[in-house]
Amino acid sequence: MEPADLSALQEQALEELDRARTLAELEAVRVKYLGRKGLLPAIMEKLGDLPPAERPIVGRSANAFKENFAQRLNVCREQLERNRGGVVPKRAWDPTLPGLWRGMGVRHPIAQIMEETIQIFDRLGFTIADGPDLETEWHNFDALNTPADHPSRDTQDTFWLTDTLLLRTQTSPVQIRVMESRPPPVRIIAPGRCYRRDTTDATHSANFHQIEGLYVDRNVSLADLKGDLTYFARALMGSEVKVRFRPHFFPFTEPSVEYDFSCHVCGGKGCRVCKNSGWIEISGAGMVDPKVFHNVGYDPEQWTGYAFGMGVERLAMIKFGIDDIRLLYDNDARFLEQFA
Ligand code: 2U9
Repeated sequence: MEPADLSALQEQALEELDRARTLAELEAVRVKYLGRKGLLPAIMEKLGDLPPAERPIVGRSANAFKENFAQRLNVCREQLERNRGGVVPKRAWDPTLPGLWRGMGVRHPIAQIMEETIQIFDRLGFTIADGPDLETEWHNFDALNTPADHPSRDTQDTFWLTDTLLLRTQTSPVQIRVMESRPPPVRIIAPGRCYRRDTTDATHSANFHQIEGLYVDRNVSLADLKGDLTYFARALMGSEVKVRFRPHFFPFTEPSVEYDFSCHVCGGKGCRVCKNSGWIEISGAGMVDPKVFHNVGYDPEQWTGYAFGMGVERLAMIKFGIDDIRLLYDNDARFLEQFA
């Protein structure tokens, strides 16, 4: 008998003990291995036939076998006795054992800002609209009055898939699709992924998220735009925040504005975060250009509307004080769990 054979026999013996479902079955296994005519005493008897050098090695293994067998026998007997002879499923699931803690996930900061923004505009009567990431040149550029030679159309700025298909550079094509498919009034926000051929750095990512809004009705004015974006600013950043609008230019809105929030770090006094200006640039907006209405078949004499667009990553970075956009995409749990 080699030590390896002995260890295989031990495995088999222990398994037979585990399989025993009654005290009688358990006793039969004991007799088979440890009884007077059992397998282990037979091995012990033959120890003397082995070469002297092997005797102590096999002897030690046989003793270990005996000890392990006796220990497992006791455990199995106790279990069967506790069960008063009933059938005990071996290695049964124990509901009293503590579970494995796998950690609680948190909503990603981008998702948090998206949800909060959607909720705020829901209170103003906006519903959610969505559309495809893969867009036509018409919906992404032409219908939005973007000139044929506008730099944003360049292959250096846009991911073109064919001559006319591209990955949307903004969520504005969603609003075009909505206006093409139904008559005014319209009050929607379009949250979603956008794509631009930007080189990644602390403030740019080729894949980012936007929330755009569009409100079209009779007599919608710049005052509505200013009021609603001010409501949004206070709901997102707190009632103390101030909002300012500066003239700007976009091909799809006229007049156009850029808007800033007062710096939430210094309250407008000037600090490192706002570069001593007291203001943080947020985003752009404006009154929908009559040419855009014409492109989707709305009569610009009857209908007016405002539109705005904002970068979700930018809002998350401002609200949570994140100084590098790449942190939002690294999926480092140590970073993400701070937003619980
Ligand atoms: C339609 C008509 C007009 C959407 C607008 C902006 C101004 C704007 C930027 C926000 C941060 C782009 O991601 S960003 O860099 N967007 O400043 N977006 S007005 O105007 C529209 C949209 C749809 C039919």
